[in-house]
Amino acid sequence: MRIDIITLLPRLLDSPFSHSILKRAQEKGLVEVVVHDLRDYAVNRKKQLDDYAYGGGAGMVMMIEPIDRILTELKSQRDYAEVIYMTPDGVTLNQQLANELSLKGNLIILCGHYKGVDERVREHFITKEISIGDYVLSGGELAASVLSDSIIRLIPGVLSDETSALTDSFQDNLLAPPVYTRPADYKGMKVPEILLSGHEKKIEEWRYEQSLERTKTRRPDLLDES
Ligand code: 6GU
Repeated sequence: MRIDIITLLPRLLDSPFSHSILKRAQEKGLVEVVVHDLRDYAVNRKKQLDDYAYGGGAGMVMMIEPIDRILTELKSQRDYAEVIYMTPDGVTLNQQLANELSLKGNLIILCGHYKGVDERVREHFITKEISIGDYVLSGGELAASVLSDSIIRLIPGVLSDETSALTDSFQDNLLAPPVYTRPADYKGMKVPEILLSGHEKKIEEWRYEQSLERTKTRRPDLLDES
């Protein structure tokens, strides 16, 4: 899979893809993340990317032409399964959407800024609009890195233990059970006996019960969904 991210602030996306799992996924050749500076596709000598809104009102609007130019270039080079626009009024990202996108081909992600993009971009070029929650961020970049992370870790081979993505919170609409590591007794705070027992089946059952209990108390809405 290849993910092309289009942004006015490419530097903002340096760090999220340069560490840990996302870094290794790229090194292993399982995903290629390419960040594009929209400035390189600006149309006039002023390198203008945004302009005043028709009809007035506060805030600048991202222009259609630079976006058309980069999308046309990318699509002439390879096929893309989706052209995603990050926007607070998109559909809210959840685990199911991440799962679906991880199974697709190449993705383009456009990060919004200012008052947003010219509506004609959304009407004619964008195939999916995604938000990461009901709050407002300064731009789509952090949201794009959240979305990309949620997708990339699901690509087979990215996580060393392939089952570990399947036991994450939200897969099966259940929160993950509590986990412990050494020491078994820290200043009187003890690890549950069952986990030290070596009874694989009982441990499995305990973890399931804990997941269910946790979901009931913290996120009962998830149980209604499944
Ligand atoms: Cl995708 N963009 C912005 N600017 N704010 C957000 C968001 C996206 N998702 C939640 N808040």
